[in-house]
Amino acid sequence: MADYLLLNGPNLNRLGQREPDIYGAQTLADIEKACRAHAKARGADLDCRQSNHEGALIDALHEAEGRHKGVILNAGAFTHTSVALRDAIASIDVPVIEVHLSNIHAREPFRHQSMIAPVALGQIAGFGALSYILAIDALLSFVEKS
Ligand code: CA2
Repeated sequence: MADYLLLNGPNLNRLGQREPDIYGAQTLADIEKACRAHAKARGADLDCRQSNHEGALIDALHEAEGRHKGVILNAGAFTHTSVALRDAIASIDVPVIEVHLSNIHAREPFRHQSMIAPVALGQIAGFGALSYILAIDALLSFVEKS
C-alpha cells in the first residue's frame, strides 16, 4: 500500500496521442513514471490509477481512506460536471489536490467551473506535466506539516 494516490480520470489515458499543444507530448505512463520518481526522491511511495468511469473514480476515493495519506486527482472533464465526485471527496478524511495540465480558467467557459475545487485542498492548473510534480510537493509538504 503506497503513501499517496495519483488518480486520473476520463481520456487521460489518451495523452500524448492528440492535442499536444494543449496537453503536452508526454503519455500518462511518462507522467506517472516521473511522479513516482519525484515522490520517491522525497521518501514517499505513489500508487497510480486511471479510469474513464465516474463510479470507479468514486470507489478509488472511498478506498483511499485508511490506505493513503493524500490524493492527487485530475478528474478530467468530470471536474466540470460531477456532483458525485465532489460528494465523494467531501466524504473522505483524506486531503485531495486537484490538478490540471491545462489552465482551465483560460479555456472555454464550460471549463472555468470546477465542481471539486471547493472540497479540494487546493488546485494546480496550467503547468502541463509539471502541475503533477507541483501537486506532489504541495501534498507532501501539507501532510508532513499536519
Ligand atoms: O487540463 C486538464 O488536465 C484537464 O483535466 C484535461 C481534460 C479536460 O476535459 C479538462 O477540462 C482539463 C481532458 C483529458 C484529456 O483529453 C485528451 C484529449 C485529447 C487527447 C488526449 C487527451
